Amino acid sequence: MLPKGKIVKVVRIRMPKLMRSAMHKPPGNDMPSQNLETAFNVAVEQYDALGVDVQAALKQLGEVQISVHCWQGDDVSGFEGDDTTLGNGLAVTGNYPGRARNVSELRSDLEVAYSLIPGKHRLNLHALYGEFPAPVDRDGIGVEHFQGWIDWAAEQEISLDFNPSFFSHRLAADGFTLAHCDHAIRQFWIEHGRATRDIAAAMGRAQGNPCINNFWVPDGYKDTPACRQAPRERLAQSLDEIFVKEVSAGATKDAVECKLFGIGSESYVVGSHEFYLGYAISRNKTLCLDAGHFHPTEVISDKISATLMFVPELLLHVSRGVRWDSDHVVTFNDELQAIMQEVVRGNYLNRVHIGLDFFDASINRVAAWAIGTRNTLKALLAALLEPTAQLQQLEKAGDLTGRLALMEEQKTMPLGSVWNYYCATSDVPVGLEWLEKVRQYEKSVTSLRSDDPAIA
Ligand code: RNT
Ligand code: ZN
Repeated sequence: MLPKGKIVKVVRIRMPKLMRSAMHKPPGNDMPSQNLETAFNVAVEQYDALGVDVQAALKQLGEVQISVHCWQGDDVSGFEGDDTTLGNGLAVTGNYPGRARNVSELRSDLEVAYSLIPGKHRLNLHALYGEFPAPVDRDGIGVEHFQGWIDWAAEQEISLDFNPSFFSHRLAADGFTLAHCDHAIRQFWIEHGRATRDIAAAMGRAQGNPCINNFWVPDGYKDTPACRQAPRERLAQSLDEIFVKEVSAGATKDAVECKLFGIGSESYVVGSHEFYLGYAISRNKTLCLDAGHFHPTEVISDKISATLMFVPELLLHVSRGVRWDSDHVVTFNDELQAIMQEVVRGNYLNRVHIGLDFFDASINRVAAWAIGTRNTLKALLAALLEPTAQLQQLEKAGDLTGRLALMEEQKTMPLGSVWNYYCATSDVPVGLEWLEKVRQYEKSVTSLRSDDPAIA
């Protein structure tokens, strides 16, 4: 408390020289590398005092490959060449110019995005994204339509993941695919699912590690169903028919993704959480948890340790729902941090595949990839820099006060200094420098694209 009536002298704090000069520079962290290193060394000391080995954390971070989703680049349009609009509950809003209109534009955009993200990461392709010189329906796709991607991935030294596409198609227009009551329609989609497994296995063999093939099936009803049971029986039956063929787990792994509701399936989704949890456990499948696919106050961070007791592996669709499953770009929010903390605290990095699933067409799409992926990695780094052993020890000893105090203290640890150093040593832009690169690319490439795919 200041003594009453006393004149308080206003002390002007002089800003250190480094900060003053940094303020006159354009946005972006262009601190001389020596300062970056000094900041890093100070951070290392601070983490060291907590018993955290920063170098070990960075090494672990460098080994994690995020599965970057191709569909942020073109608003989930794909390259089938027809004019089927996005459907089955998927919605992309915004009309930011520069959407990738063909395979080569998407690859070029991805290459720019990858150059802004530290580490080596995977590419998650949907079946819609093949190269189809002649029209081919979904039940007829083959590895030949993805050979270009396989070759490109090898050149880029990245691995691929895959997804059957059970949406945006005339045979999905009434909201049902694998659970359809019409046998012929069901059969069509079963053939599609089977084809994607062969393609995924070929990708896995080519890259020497399993290609995760994720099944998300939108089937459901807008209004209250009279029978919830039969479609679920049909979905399980169709999936069983797709999965009947043995594939080498070294080449591909099947994942299944649940959903609570979608636009047009508000009242009932056949593939609910309980359905797929049961399915994955009973069929030994990878379970996919999408951060936007549960009740708004329900979080997937809490489901990681619970489900991993009973399923072999998880695929995460890291996403950000705003009021609904809106697939906003992933920000560095509490749930993102909690997800990564759970993955690290449980020692699950070898059983959890981290994939992204957001699509925003209201901002620059390459920037969306950079923001979402960098945030995901930053949150993972934060989790790796946590003094987990100490926290768990306090908890075990019943010192919940100490646990909360130490957790809160983490929030102002110098994560940014470690992250900047990691970016610099990974040869990717430090701080906001990446935005300048996106702006340059936008000026010279994406802004010149027309909205009309015919004028490529
Ligand atoms: C839809 C699911 C699904 C899709 C992608 C395109 O709600 O999240 O994963 O977003 O497969
Ligand atoms: Zn998803």
